Amino acid sequence: SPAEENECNRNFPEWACQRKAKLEHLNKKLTSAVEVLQEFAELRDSNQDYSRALAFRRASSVLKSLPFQVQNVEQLKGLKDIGEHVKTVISDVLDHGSSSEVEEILKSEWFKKMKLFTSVFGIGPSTAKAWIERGWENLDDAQKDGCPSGDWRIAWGLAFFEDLNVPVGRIEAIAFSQIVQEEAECILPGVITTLVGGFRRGKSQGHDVDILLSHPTDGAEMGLLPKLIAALGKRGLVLIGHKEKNSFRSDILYQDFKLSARGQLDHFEKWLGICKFPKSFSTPKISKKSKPEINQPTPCTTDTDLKATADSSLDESMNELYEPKAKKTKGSEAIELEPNRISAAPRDWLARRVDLIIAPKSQYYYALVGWTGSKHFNRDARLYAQKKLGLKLTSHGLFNLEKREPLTAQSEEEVFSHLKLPYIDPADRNC
Ligand code: DCP
Ligand code: MG
Repeated sequence: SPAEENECNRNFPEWACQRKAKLEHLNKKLTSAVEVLQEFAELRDSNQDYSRALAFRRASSVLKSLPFQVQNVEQLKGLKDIGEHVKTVISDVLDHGSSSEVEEILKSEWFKKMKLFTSVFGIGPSTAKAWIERGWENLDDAQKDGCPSGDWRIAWGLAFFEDLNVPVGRIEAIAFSQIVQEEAECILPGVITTLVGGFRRGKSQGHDVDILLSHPTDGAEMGLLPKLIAALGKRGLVLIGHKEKNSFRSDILYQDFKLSARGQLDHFEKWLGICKFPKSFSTPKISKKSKPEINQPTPCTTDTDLKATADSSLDESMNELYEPKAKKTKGSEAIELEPNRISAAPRDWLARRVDLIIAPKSQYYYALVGWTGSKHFNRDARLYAQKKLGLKLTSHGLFNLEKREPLTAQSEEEVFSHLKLPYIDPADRNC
């Protein structure tokens, strides 16, 4: 009833990190319209667009948590994050089934090209804009230039564009993370492996597979990553990737600015790359009990095997398809294989984006919250921590800026309680 809606709006929590937001909600038609405006502003990427994008993101987040389906804008009375612009868009959608402003954006050639270019691994709005300025219309134009920037992500992102743009299914993600768990357990018994990102929030598809690794003993996780990559390579699962060293320093809290320049979200040791997922991952055999067989235990790679390959994240089988081409990368001794297709032989795997993140146990629960997301949940929780509590929240911890001491947590619940927030289940963090 209108009275109940009014009451609900009056008590509506101010911060997204205080609200539950499930994947399935009642106002999808409205949020998808607002999200086009948000995306458009994000792609334009000027200072002014940044605050517009933020306003659209906050409005869409409110709509996701509303316990009723909006049928007219009057029902939005009292909700502070729904501004006049958003109300106009919502009325349009409610009255005419679509918003003319949204339709214009969707039709625009600039938006289509920006969406296409930024869907390539390694391409952000500024490179996409530069490509448009060069007059490039499609990915063939970019291919012809052979990755002008020399960035491995773009080169491989272009070469495997089609694979990487097929969403990763939940079953594939689970199958892969079980193999990661098996191999990591052989290298470091007791290892903790968690499938994070959208899949942890209950999504059935994602653009990549994010896996967080830790160990109950702080420090025991050191040295795991190179061995793990070698073991996965030995199993024929690795196509290309790069390791990032741990760069966390507890004495420097304001080092974030160094991160964004390199497209990094935190200082954890990690591997960002592309893996080869056998097609059998997504088409599990159905057994008599009709259970998907996604976990076929296999003997894991031995220690001696690992030593031989510990520094190589490439596996030999790719030579059948890709021509090795010596190429020195900036300031690195690494010889890279360029993704030059020399054979169109059919293959039995799909290229998939994978992030493997290593966190020491003392930072693990903050890393878990940060890598579970959603992106908006993180942004909002960080702003809330700063504005309401005067604390700095990152994926490494929650810090008191004066005492410079982290507030340690032994569980996700404890992270929320330090933040003076009600605990919110991962499935309810889709804000
Ligand atoms: N993350 C973040 N800020 C970003 C990017 C990521 O806080 N700019 C955090 C929250 C994300 C998590 O890292 O949930 C994983 O990043 P992804 O980009 O993989 O995001 P999702 O897993 O949520 O989405 P998708 O399903 O498309 O992979
Ligand atoms: Mg993800």
